[in-house]
Amino acid sequence: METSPRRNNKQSIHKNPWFLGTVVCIFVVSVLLNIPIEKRRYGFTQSKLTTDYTGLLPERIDRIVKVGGRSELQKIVNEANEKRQHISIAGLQHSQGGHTYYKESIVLDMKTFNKILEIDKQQKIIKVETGATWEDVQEAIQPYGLALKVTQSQSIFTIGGSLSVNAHGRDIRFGPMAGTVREMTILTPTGEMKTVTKNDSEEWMKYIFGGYGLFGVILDVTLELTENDVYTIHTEELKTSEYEDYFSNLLSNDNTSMHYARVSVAPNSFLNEMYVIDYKNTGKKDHQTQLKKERGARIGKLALDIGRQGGGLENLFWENQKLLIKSLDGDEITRNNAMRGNSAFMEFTKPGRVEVLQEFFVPVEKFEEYIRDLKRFLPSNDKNDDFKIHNITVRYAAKDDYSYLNYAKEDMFGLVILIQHGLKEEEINNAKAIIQGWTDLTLKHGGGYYLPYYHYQTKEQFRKTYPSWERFHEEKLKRDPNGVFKNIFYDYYF
Ligand SMILES: Cc1cc2nc3c(=O)[nH]c(=O)nc-3n(C[C@H](O)[C@H](O)[C@@H](O)COP(=O)(O)OP(=O)(O)OC[C@H]3O[C@@H](n4cnc5c(N)ncnc54)[C@H](O)[C@@H]3O)c2cc1C
Repeated sequence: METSPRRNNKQSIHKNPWFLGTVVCIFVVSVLLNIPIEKRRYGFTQSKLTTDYTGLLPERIDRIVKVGGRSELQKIVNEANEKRQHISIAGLQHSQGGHTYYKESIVLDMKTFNKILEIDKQQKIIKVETGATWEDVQEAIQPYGLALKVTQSQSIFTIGGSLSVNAHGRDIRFGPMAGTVREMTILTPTGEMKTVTKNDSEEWMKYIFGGYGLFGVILDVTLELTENDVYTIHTEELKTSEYEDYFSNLLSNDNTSMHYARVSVAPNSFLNEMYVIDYKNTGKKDHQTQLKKERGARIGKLALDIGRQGGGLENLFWENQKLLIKSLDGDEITRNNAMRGNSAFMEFTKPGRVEVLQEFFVPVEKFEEYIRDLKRFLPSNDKNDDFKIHNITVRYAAKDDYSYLNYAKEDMFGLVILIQHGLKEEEINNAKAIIQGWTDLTLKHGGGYYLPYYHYQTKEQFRKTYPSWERFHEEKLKRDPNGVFKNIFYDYYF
């Protein structure tokens, strides 16, 4: 007698769509809120070992100097030069091959050296200290309706770090980042403070850009700016075999200012499918739109984590990415916001594994045959392999005559690869072997690889990719005879 009303009550609860909907919503929200967005632990501590973004090269340093003023810095450099101490320079340490520290070195932490010194709206230039991030610069120039000419897809890096790797990003019109620097003040290895330009007969800039902090400290730079234009986003799905033609049309059509692309690494469409994202001029300028904040990190991470499983789930991830990209088609965005990609969703902290970046460059007109060769070299399904590829994006890197250690000896496509592998010795060796094979294949097509990342490559591959290495080295010995500026990257390759 007592049981039937309760049963009825239960049935009616289960039949109630509002109740079920609420339960599902609570479940989904609590799953999303519980996706951890923990930050990788890297950087400096005096008691423990120092590492950079991947943590692959732990090392003990002597001390960290939080850079405050120029005369203090000059004193440190002069003293190191006299006493034959080593100095390394660190921005935000997103480089991954020990570029920012060295055994028992004094590390200059540039993050505090971040003042905006001058903005000239008429001339469209900004003078800024180099520990500032691109984000800091964007915040300062956005109210004037100004924007950067060249930066990376994210704005989280320091200016000094980006110039010292000679970074590239989504802009396809303004050439290499180095070309946007009008003037800079540097502190040389022998303690001189110098203001240099591109016409300086000693060519300091050519060694400083892409110089990985080996030719001195960049104290401030005067950067050329452009207008904060408004773009419409155009997206399109392509076959990788169609990309070369697509891009050459894009480049000769003045209407598009920025561009990047993504290539499928999902088993069903591996290196066959891609999509492009173009930023087309609308003719409008913007002074009002706020700089966008990082959004959707948890959902982004959930999606990437699904892709990280490989196999069928990677197919699902790719199909979802395509839908997401398609949904952006026709949206408007400011130039400043197009240069502020999200980054938090990429954080990866699984014990015993590491996620690293590598970037390969290939001449623009070699892309199609390069991808054809790559398809034969890489397995299309890495679900059961230790070495896994999660993502390939493509950017354009225009010919660079501004630096000696240059990766773009002609117009290149840069393929940025997100890779995961284990940390056991044999797993690292396996990753090394694959990446070295991949580098040989790239060299065969007249390409090369980028230097801010972990050095899986051999010295021989470095010398082939960067034939000016010898000149770079000779100048290093001449301009820094006591080896004041040193880092693990230099020690490995030179
Ligand atoms: C998630 C992610 C995304 C990335 N995306 C891109 C991209 O889109 N395009 C691209 O080109 N690269 C990209 N990179 C590479 C990155 O741009 C470079 O590692 C660099 O720009 C990072 O800046 P940072 O402040 O972390 O420099 P750091 O890693 O701290 O330093 C890099 C180099 O610069 C030197 N240095 C730093 N400050 C100074 C200074 N004031 N004077 C002299 N030398 C100095 C250091 O000694 C070091 O050799 C990416 C890296 C990561 C991890």
